[in-house]
Amino acid sequence: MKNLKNFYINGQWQAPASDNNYVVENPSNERQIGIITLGSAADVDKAVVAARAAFTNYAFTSVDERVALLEKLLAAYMDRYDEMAHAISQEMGAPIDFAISDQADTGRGHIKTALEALKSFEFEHQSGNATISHEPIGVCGFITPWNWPVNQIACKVAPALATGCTMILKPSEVAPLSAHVFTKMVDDAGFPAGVYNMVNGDGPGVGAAISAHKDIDMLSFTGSTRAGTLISKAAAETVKRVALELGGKSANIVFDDVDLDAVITRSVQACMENTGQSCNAPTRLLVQASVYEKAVAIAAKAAKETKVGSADKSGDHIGPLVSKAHFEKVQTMIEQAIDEGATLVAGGTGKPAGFELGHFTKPTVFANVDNAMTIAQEEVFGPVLVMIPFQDEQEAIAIANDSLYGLAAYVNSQDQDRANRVAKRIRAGMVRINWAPHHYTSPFGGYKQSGNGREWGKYGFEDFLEIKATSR
Ligand code: TXE
Repeated sequence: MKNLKNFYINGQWQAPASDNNYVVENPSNERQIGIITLGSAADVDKAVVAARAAFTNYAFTSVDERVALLEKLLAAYMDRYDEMAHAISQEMGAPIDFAISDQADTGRGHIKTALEALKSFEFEHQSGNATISHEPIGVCGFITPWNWPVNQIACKVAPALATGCTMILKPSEVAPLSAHVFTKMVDDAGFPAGVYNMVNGDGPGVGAAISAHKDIDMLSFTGSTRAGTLISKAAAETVKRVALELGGKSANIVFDDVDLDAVITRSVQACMENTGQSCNAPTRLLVQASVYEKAVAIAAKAAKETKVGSADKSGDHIGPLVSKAHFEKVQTMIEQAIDEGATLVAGGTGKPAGFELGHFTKPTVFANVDNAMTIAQEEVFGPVLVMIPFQDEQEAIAIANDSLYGLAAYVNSQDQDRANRVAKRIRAGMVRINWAPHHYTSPFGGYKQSGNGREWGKYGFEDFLEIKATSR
C-alpha cells in the first residue's frame, strides 16, 4: 500500500498539520492501494502563504523563463508517462490500454497547448493612449474530480504555470495517486518553491477552505453541479473569479440518412467509454422516428457486446465504476428509470455475470424514453444510454435543448447543411458533427448549468489573466 500522507508545500513534501487517514481503494478488486491524509484549513493556510510569497517573483518571470520551465515539465511528464497511466488505472478503474492511449495523453496534450499559447500570446499592446497588459491573476485554487483525473489537473495547472500564476491543488480524495505522480513531475521540472502546492483532502474540509480563503484570487473547479454551487457561494464572499466545469446530459442526434449500423454502434461505444464517467458523454441518443426501431436493436446488440473487465487487463473492455457509493447511485437510477416506464433493452441492475468483487456495472440501454423522465434529465455518470425518438429537425433541437445542462452535443447526418443548422441552434459549448474530433486547442466548457468559463488551449490560458489599462 502506497504511503501518500504528505503534502507538497513550498517545494517540499511536508507532514500534514494533523493526522486524518483516508484509504484509497482499487475499484476493480476493492483492494487497499494507498493511504492519504485528509488535510485541514491549517494546511491550506500554509500552502496559500507559500503560493502568495512565490507569486511576488513568479508573476514577473519572462515568457522565455516560463517556456523553459514548461518544456522541462513536458519532458518530466513523458519520463513518468507509464507511471501516470498505471496510477490512473489503479485508482479509478480505467482499463490500462485506455489509460495509456487516452487518459494519460491528456496531460501531455494540455502542457503542450499551454506552451503553444504562451509562445504566441500578445501580453501587451497599445490602444490609443493606453497600454493594455495581460497579467497573471494571482494565487489560484484548483479542486478536481476523479473521472479524468490528470486531464482536469493538467488543463488547470499547465495554463496557470504558463501565465505566471501560483496555485494550490486539491485533487479528488478518491483518486489521489495520479495527482501524486503529477506533483513529482512538477518537482522534477524545478519550478520555484511555492509556485505549485498540493494538499489532499475532502470537499467539506480542504475544498471548502480553499473556496472561502481570503487570499486566493481565482478558483477553478470541475465536479458536480452540487459542489460547484457551494463553491461559487463561498467564493462570492471574497469576490474571487470562478471557473466551473460541471455536469452534462449531452444529446446525440442521429438523422435517418446515416449509415445506421456504424453510427449507432459508435454512439453506444462513445457513451460507454470510461464506463460512462465523462461529463461530455453522449448519454441521450435522439434518433429519427423512421429508423428508431432499427436503431434500438443495433444499440441493444452493441451494449450486449460491450466487454467489461478488470482495469489491469489489456484490451478494449470498459472497467468498473469508481466506487461502491457511485455503483449504488447508478443502480438506483436504473431502478428509477424502470419504475418511470422506460423500456430496458440491454443490461439492467446488478453486476455482470462473473464479477463478485469490484464495482462492475452492466452496459445498459433504455428505449421509449421520454425526455421528461429522470433518466433523461439527470446525469447518471455510468454506462447507461437512453434512446428518444424524434420526428424532424425542429423536434430534435427542442429535445436536445430541453435540459438544465448545455455542455456538449453530437449531430450525425450526411446532409452537411442540416448538420450545420442543427449545430447552430443547440445551446451547448461543444458540438461534434459526424464524430469530428475535439482537439486540445479547442475550448472545453458549457452553457447553462454545465458551468462557466472555458478551459483548454488559448481559451483556458486567458482565464488566468487580469487585464490592466495604463493610460499616459
Ligand atoms: O463529485 P464532487 P462526486 C458529477 C457526476 C457524479 C457526481 C458526483 O454526476 O455522479 O458529480 O460525483 C470536491 N467544497 N461529476 O461526488 O463531490 C471533491 O472533494 C469544495 C461530474 O465525486 O463534485 C472533489 O475534489 N469542494 C464531473 C471534487 O469536488 C468539494 C466530475 C468533485 O467531487 C465540495 C465528477 C465542497 N463542498 C463528478 N464537495 C465532471 N464535470 O466531469 C466536493 N468537493
